[in-house]
Amino acid sequence: MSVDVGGIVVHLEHLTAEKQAVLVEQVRRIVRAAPLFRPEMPSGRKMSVRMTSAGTFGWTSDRAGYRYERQHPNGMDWPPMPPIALDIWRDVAGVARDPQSCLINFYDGDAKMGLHQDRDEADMEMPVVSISLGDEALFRVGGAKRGGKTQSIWLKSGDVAVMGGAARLNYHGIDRIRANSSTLLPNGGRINLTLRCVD
Ligand code: MD6
Ligand code: FE
Repeated sequence: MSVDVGGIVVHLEHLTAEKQAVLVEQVRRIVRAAPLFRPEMPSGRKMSVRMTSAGTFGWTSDRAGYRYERQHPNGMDWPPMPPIALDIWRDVAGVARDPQSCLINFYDGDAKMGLHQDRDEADMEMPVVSISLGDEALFRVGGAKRGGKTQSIWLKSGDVAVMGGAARLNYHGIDRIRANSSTLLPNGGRINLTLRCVD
């Protein structure tokens, strides 16, 4: 079943419990090779979310701004895209291209992500596909201008959201995590994977 939240299509329970567990293993392998880091925002504040990436490009941020890079801050190329994430993109994205970047966000119980637009990519015809694993997260979606009305949904483990078409530049963010709402990750927390075409 899918629901529309402010133009973002959320495929509820898209992933079986088994698929979720396999995807977590694929993410763990990536994180072992390309450790999570806490980027600095252009303001100089550190994000509360820890992140890493897989694929040709990874998203990163520091005082110089938000951007994609071909290497992890430690200088290595990003590991290959997790195969299950690629399958999910091909299922739901509805475009001929494959994604070039898989951003991996890790939220502990206190992490959140402020309202933002995804606008560091070259082709806004390409959607963003977002996969949720672990603890539930309150996802807020507004319009393409800051300050308008917003709608919220609790994203659960196994849900897949597609932000494309007229919603591609909608503001969105994570208000909070519901700690211990899932048993997928033994130490709790939430993993979010976002897949994108970059250039
Ligand atoms: C998150 N997601 O779910 C943060 N961006 O943790 C995003 O920032 C996001 O879910 C673009 C499209 C879908 C998303
Ligand atoms: Fe985003």
